Amino acid sequence: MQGTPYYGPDFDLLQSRDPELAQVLLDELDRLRGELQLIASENLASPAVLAALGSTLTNKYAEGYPGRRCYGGCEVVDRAENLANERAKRLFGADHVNLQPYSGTSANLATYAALLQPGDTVLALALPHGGHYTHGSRLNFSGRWFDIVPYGVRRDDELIDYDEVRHLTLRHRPKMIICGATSYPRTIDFSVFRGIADEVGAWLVVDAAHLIGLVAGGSVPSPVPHADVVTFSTHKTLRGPRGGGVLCTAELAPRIDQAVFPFVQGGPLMDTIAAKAVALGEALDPSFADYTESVVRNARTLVEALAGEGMRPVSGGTDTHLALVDVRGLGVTGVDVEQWCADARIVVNKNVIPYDPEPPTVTSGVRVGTLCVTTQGMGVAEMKEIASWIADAVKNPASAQTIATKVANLVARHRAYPE
Ligand code: DSN
Repeated sequence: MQGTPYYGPDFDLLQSRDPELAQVLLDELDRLRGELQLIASENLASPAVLAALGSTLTNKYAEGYPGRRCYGGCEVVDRAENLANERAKRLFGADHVNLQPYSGTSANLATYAALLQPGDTVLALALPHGGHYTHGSRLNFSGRWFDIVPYGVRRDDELIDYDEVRHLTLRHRPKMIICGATSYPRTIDFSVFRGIADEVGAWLVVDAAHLIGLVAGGSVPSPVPHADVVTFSTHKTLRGPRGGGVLCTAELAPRIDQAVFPFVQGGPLMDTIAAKAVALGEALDPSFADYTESVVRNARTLVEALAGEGMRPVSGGTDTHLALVDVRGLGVTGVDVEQWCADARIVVNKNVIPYDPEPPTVTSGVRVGTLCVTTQGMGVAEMKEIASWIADAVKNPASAQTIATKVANLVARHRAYPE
């Protein structure tokens, strides 16, 4: 399948200087083009974003912020960061933004550092109910350094139990409440969280790592008017480079900036910040709203079709780019489905479901997302086909090769990086 590599004019140079590494890039491009990517946290950044990443801005040390750096020679990279910041503030209507975090996890670490002292109490969505490891895993700084009180989803409808959130808040009086998730398919009522936080004077932090691009496109409600701080990653729904960011009120701006640098991080990745500026520019284009609308429509279609094949949608469906399905009705586990789909060249991830009887290494669920396939131009007809192939792969693993051929035909018609 390899042909014109995607990496621009300098790729020839890389191939002649380091053919071994160049082959890795070519093979990854082939992998992307040869499979169906349904990982809910992955997308295909545009050629313009990749061009900014592969630029000389990677060379510049720029610790500090535009106009107040620790090094000389920053006047050009300052323009990239200012552009990115202005675009983010315009897109999200936020008072302040910091685009230096290396990832969503770094953005969360900086936010804890800005608002809390070790030992403070934090209310956060339980990991097995869709939360993130930075929301209280014992293996992460959050669970080791803070007193985490987890809230969950109801057993019957698998939706966030706002009564429980309020009850736990009044009982434990957390200093910070965090909402946002990695595998919660529904919208979150940020105004309810705001009201609960206000009852005890807690900070409200929204981890919008998964939702931020849908917010940009207007496909889900924005947390910005309700939260003190919104953290996010830039490579999922926002379709930018791998990285993170923080939006906050004007009041918190100095605390957030000092927490990102120098408390948590060193020199910012200026090439990545330039690429974030490009992605934010793309998200400001009206066509981005059409994209996110298609992403959500595709996710709804995919999960409805999977339900028709016996895979139960957790919470009954989705409002976002991702869905979580309970596969126990087919007598299989999440790890089985992940492997059988991989054999058919469909990439999904096993995922715990709320109240899962299986351990995280096995799971009763699978998470699917429609970011990449929508970027590739697929629509509802393709989602129905994909759901039937997933079902075939699970119900008859011996059919993997036949399904892989159908997948190859589909991805050839909707090629990743057709340029
Ligand atoms: N890796 C992200 C996800 O898959 O949701 C979370 O960090």
